[in-house]
Amino acid sequence: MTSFDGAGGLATTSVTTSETLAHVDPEVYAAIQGETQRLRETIQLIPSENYPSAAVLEANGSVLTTKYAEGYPKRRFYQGCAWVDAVEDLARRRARRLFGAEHANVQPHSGSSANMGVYFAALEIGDTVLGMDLNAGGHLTHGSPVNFSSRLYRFVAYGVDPISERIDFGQVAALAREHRPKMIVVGATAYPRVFDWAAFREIADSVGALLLADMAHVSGLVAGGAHPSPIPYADFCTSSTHKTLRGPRSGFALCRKQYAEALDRAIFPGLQGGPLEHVIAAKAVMFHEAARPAYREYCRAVVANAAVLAETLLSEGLHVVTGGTDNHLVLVRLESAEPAGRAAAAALERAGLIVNKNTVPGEQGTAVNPSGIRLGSPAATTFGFGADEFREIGRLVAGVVRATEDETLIARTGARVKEMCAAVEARRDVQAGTEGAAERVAALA
Ligand code: DSN
Repeated sequence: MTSFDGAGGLATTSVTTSETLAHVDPEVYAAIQGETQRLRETIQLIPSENYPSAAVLEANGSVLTTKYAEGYPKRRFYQGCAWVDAVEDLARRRARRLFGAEHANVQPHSGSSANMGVYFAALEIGDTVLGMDLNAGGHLTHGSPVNFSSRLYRFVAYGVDPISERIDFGQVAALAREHRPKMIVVGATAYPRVFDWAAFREIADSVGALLLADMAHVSGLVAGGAHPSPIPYADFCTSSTHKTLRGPRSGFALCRKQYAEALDRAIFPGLQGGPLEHVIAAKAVMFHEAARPAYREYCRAVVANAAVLAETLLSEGLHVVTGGTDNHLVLVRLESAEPAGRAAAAALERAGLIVNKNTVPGEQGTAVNPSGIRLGSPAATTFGFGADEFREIGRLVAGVVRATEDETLIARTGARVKEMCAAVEARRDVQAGTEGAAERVAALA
């Protein structure tokens, strides 16, 4: 059993003083305690979530939130920025080194604002952009009709082949020839296969388009050597930081040197005001952790565990989109007369298995009532689950999905989920040498 130190963030403090949260605001404290308990007793299978380490949480909750620091290190509009300059420089340097990028901007508050920053840096309002259709696995900011991206730019959507359910490069090339986009956006929230960055670069070059790799879902795998890097191919790369990267809830953007000034200006003052230096500190810690050998091991386990999950779901007779996974996520199309994603996700939650309902390629339902569910391995791998547990998780998921109204089965599954969580925590405690841990493991066996 390998522990991936992220779950250390679930530790709770027993010290209470007149200034601690428990005393000052018992209601917020109770909600945080409740959420901590939920995270310990249920299995987190939403592929875009993860457990940050105790060190990331500590930086995120630090006094650096005090400081106004509009501008960039050594070019601030406020005095007193020596320490936040040091932190932001560390974060930028570590991001560049981790990904081998020429320039990093660590101020975006999220993946969405990183994307907006890149659009502001590289496009004029009304420019044409190719992006992946949300139903095929894309992201809201890649041109969804309900998002700012499609209101400011003329987005044209590419999708996946209806049979293979993989990106249809013939279609991407044909759309590029027809629409001559200024930019092609590559990246997704629900695509379980490797992105062929080189193929996209070739298409972009054939029409003189810029290439943006929104690697939010796979950036951790890229950093950990478990997914090809877009850096050699893309003009810009963006990401959120709380997914496979296991950082705080935030974002960042990378680019080639020639776009550095435009990108920085687009983020500040173009888009945001004062940077969140406490979050930037947490991102610095995240980049540091992601550069360690243990993180590469974690990424290998994430991919291996997702593969086990996909294989198990397939062997249980479910339709796994594209027939499997190369990365951290598994998309399941629930074959039924009516869209069944919402009922399946709700039943799984009652069983302690936390997934999200999701649209699937060729979706006949809607985003709020779609035909699929999306699962992933990053958080549960951080928690300490290995291949054997993922096989069991797959069987439990399939059982609930087949019988979403069988409350007896759901309650039995929920009890087993709690046992599995307790066993993993106990094993982690043994590794950490916590007092009484071995006895707890023996009692759970
Ligand atoms: N909402 C995110 C996800 O769950 O994938 C994408 O930003």
